[in-house]
Amino acid sequence: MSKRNIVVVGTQWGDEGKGKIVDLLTDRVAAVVRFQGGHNAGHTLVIDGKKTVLHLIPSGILREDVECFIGNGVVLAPDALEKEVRQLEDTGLAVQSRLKISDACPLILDYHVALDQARELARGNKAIGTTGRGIGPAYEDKVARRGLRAGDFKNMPAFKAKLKETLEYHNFMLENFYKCEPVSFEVLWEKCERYSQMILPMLADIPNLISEYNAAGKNLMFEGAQGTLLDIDHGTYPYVTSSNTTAGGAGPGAGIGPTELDYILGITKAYATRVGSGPFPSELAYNCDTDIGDPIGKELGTRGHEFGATTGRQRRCGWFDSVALRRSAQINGLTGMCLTKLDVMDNLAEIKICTSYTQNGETLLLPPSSADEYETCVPNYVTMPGWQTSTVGIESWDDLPVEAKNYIQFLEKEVGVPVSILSTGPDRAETLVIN
Ligand code: 2SA
Ligand code: MG
Repeated sequence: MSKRNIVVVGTQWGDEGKGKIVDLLTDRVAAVVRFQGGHNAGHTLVIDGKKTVLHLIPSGILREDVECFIGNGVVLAPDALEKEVRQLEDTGLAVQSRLKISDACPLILDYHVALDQARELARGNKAIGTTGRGIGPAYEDKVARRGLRAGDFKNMPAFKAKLKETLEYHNFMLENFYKCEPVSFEVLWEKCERYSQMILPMLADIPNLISEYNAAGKNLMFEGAQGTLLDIDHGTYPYVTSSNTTAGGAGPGAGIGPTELDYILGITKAYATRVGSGPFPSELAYNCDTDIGDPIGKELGTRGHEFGATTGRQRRCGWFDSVALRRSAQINGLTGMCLTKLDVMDNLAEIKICTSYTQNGETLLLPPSSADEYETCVPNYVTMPGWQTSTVGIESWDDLPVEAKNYIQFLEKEVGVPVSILSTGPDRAETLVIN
């Protein structure tokens, strides 16, 4: 039997509910592969009412017969890995024996975190709103060809020399430009010696494993993190993350050729959210600290539990944005969409969908390429009646209220991609496969 590789990506600004769907679909795959991002991700899984939040480890880990690969496109924070492995193993799961890490993964070390936080402070009101996890600076080091990688743990004397050199370079910036405390070499080196013990046994040639699994007819799943509009190239630059969050990123980020990717599933929230700064034309701004702002923004955020799974920050909420989704469908080459969190809209009397932007008197059906250009975009909406009845746990298409069916079909038409899965609640069981 020939293999079938599936790529799962977020089509909006992240937090579309990828973790749940990856976990759900893993009964069809031999391994789940992460290919970008790092522990900035927060993938929430609910199984039999029990919630688990994963940051770095692929969402296949909760299925004992599935293996998990961390591809070279992921920036690996050893301290976060250590913590996550421990937490999962404390629940009785075998983790280290099922987790394989590419030796080409760039490491996130203490100075990346210090730099990320110092830069955000220095940006003032232009801050990106990063997760402060050191993601951007670690990717910078990778591209600058000065980064330390997981495979460097194989030769600790060389690692030590390289660490010293890199740290000197970054400490110079931290002390002289950002006026912050430098990172101590001794403390970091001691930690690295410990990290090497943990990581070395998990290192593997991921491209070769992928190729061997596929040759044996085994399916693989490539799990995206964050979302399409946060893509370093195609997102709302500079308010983006530092990796390619789109489906094509699976190629270089895991080590697989594009012709081997068979199905691109775009996880899409029935409304829109964004955490961090940056353009969001269909936002219904509401601040939960002051309780001031749009009541529908409040309703979506409250019912949808829209708080960052990594930082706890309030997520901004708004109406579904077809303009953004059209771009997403194009650049991911979406085969199908999985629509999530429809039930969060169950109480709304009316629902709006942003179908175009107006910019300088022109109608835009596709978004501009930078945050600056967004500033003059005004959203245009179509209004549809809500269904005002519970859709939680609905198991068949026919049981959906007619207004909900109309809403879904309208979105499909706007985006030009079919909805193949509908998630009707956070639990594994609350899912409806449409086709
Ligand atoms: P970074 O830290 O450099 O990647 O931040 C750059 C931008 O990317 C956004 N970003 C995210 N957006 C949504 N979800 C993410 N994961 C967590 C979650 C976020 C959290 O699941 O909720 O807990 O705050 C994620 N990771 C990065 C980030 O907000 C910046 O806009
Ligand atoms: Mg998330």
